[in-house]
Amino acid sequence: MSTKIKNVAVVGLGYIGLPTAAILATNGLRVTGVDVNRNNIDAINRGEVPFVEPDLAVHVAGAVTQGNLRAQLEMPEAEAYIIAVPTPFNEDKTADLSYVEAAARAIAPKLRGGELVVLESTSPPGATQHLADYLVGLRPDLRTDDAASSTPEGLLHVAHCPERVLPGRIMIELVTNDRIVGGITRRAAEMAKGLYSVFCQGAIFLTDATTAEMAKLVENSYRDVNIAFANELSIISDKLGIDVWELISLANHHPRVNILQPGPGVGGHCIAVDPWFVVAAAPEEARLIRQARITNDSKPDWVVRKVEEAASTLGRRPVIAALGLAFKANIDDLRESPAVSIVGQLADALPEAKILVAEPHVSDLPAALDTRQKIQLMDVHSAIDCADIVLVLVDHDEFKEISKELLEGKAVVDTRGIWRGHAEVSKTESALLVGGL
Ligand code: SAJ
Repeated sequence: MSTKIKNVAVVGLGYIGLPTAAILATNGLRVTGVDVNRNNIDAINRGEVPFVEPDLAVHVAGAVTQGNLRAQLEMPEAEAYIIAVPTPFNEDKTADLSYVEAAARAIAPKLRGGELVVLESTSPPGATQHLADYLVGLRPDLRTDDAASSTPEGLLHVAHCPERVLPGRIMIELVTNDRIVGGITRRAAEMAKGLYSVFCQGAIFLTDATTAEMAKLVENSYRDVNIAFANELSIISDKLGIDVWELISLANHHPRVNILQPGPGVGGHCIAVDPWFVVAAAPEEARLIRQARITNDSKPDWVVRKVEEAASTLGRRPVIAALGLAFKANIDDLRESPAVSIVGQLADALPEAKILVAEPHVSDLPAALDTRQKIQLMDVHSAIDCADIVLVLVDHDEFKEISKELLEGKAVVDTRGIWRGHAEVSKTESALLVGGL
């Protein structure tokens, strides 16, 4: 189904909003991006991208040159509004919808009736209905439910279309992933489907708003629960003295088993957050989902204890090479990264230790770590060379290529299992092999 919508405002030009704005614009729609950050707006209007994401820069530069994408602080009038603002959690793990409400307050005065408003931000069940009610509260002359009357005047179409793209593959997955659209009304869902089919080549499934909200949360909870299972296995395997990666690889030969990989914990701004929205919606019932969050959140503490154990056998001031700070492999994103938290915790737990951090994707230590004299950023070979203990926190490709000779005589705490092939290293007596190397 093709859309008649030609004019779109995308509210929030972050990791999701900017790629969505750019792809709509390169597909011929006139897109206004709205953001509160003046520097980012200026950068985008010069055709530049304020963060790293493969292929995004080409799309933004192309869209700006074509004249189809413009960024600004003020909310414009548009036929459709896509809200892609953060939905973090509060202290009590409930969702903070204040950015969504702020977007609604900016949109409300611009509405004439007949517009489509799509919430893309990951949201707790009920958030889209809340947005619809909130807009109508601000504009009592409009309504969002077409059941009462068949006249189109004053009708506002509100839908949820959760983003599902993987950082690092956003421009590909925007086009190829299937999408779920949940409408406050069927008509709203169909309008949103028309808009997204401008660039989405996957299937677009229509449902109600709450099911769409839950579908997104459940996808990330599913991954969180499965990573928690792998993380629990790594702790059990360590206790039993077996190699967790061999264990998982063997179990995965079963046709109906597909265990994920253990690691130092779960990072990023999605999987470590979204399951809490399900827990908040059904606190008594969501027991497994809650426990998975607790299991994954406590994995960094366990890693810190393993390094402390290794340090206690040295009998001197330990030098620790910490490999990686990003929340996962081959990206520069440090948000909610367990690696950052582990390095910070180690600095507190081992006050006499020197920590040499190797993170090829950043040029400076993050603010949480850079005030501490004993933590230094350096290249991976020098860090390992100087270290007594080598702690692998991220499975960046660069680290996988490191020669095993460099590790000889050092204790290795490998939370990602990147050097499993180094059979000789795993036989080094001094090596402490966490989860099996
Ligand atoms: N991780 C493991 N073991 C694994 C897989 C991942 O420890 O086997 C860790 C990673 O190291 C990282 C964390 O989990 O710290 C999350 O990484 P990820 O690659 O699983 O996911 P994200 O956060 O980059 O993106 C997820 C994706 N969701 C799913 O795969 C179900 C993505 O499709 C969503 O769009 C995104 O969340 C989002 O924005 O919600």
